[in-house]
Amino acid sequence: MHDEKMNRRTALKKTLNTGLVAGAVASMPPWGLSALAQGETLVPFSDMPEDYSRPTAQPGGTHFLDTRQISSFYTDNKDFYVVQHYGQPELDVANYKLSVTGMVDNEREYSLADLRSRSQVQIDAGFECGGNRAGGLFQGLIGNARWGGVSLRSILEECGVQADGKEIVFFGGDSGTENIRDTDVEQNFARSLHVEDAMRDVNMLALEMNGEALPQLHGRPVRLLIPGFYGVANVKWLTQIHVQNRRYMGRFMGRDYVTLKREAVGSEERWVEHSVTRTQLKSSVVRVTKLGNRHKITGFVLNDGTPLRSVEVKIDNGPWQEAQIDPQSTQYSWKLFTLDWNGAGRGEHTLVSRVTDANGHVQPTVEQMPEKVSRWENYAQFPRTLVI
Ligand SMILES: Nc1nc2c(c(=O)[nH]1)N[C@H]1C(S)=C(S)[C@@H](COP(=O)(O)O)O[C@H]1N2
Ligand SMILES: [Mo]
Repeated sequence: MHDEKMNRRTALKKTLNTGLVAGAVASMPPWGLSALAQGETLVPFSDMPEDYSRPTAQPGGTHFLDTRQISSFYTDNKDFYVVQHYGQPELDVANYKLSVTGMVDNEREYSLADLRSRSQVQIDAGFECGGNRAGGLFQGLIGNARWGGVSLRSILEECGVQADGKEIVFFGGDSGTENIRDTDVEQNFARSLHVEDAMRDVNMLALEMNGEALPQLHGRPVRLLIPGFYGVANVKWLTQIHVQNRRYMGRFMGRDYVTLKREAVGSEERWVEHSVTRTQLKSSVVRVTKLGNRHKITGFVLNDGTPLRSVEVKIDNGPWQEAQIDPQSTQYSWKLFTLDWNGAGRGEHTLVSRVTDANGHVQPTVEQMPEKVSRWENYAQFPRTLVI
């Protein structure tokens, strides 16, 4: 199993290097997932507008994908969702510098050539926006790609994080005016991590996405990639890494992308706020296809990288049925799943999925979700309806 997986990955990597687009490559694997086979049709959901087709990502705006079209392990770079809050700066790639400052033994600057000349690592990782949701978006703020670049840890170790450095701030080249306590101030997009989180081996300064130089909309030339965290952690157009001894309180850590929910704090029930960080355990049905009278249900799972125990699908009031997880899945990729649905009767049906991880955490229903005010972290089960 392990060898087979390695071989398939090596083969995939080779194919990617030939310059084929990722979508074309990923439609080839033998597993149940594929673009429509001959005679196969997409079954519309009745909870979704029929004319829901989306153009590919365009400069200047956001983009969310039509999740009914998910049919390959890697999301095409042109269809990967796009979100940012201060526009999409065009950094000067030839003169690009990434600076590392603050509580380090050696403050340094890295050009793109410096980063390219270091040893390169690759990881398959999927993520979603912390604001992704069922209603209206049908979970479209989501994507999965093979990322290539430089280990963040190797850079931090080279600069030497000092013992009293506690928090690492990652600044993007994009900025906007924020009104803070009645004062307009210019701020760059930034996120921070505790040193311990930043030092995880899987974190990367990504230079490539699905075998291409990082596209402009996804942070050219360098973005941070923190596998297992919500998209907001993956700072695009990265220009500065700063080590400090106190928390970073900027908008996207301290005010926005902050979840407000009611939870037990010891024996007290309290309203608590926390920055959106690790991805909550989530699955959703996104696609149903039909070939003759056989149907196939496809969905995705995202989480923080904790191994999974099962993904199950319930049709109407039937039993939970175990779905098959795409064997290409890796710890931090999205996990696509399928279930064959035979003998679907005429009429309206409801399909819902739930995922359980190795620690026994089960994805909650809407009713089981914590009481929550902010719009972040929507990971409830999502029942879908369709008419056969
Ligand atoms: N510099 C910068 N990086 C950013 C953002 C931003 O506004 N500026 N938005 C974040 C958010 S909220 C998300 S969901 C992801 C989206 O990444 P993508 O557009 O590559 O899918 O980028 C993150 N990185
Ligand atoms: Mo986001």
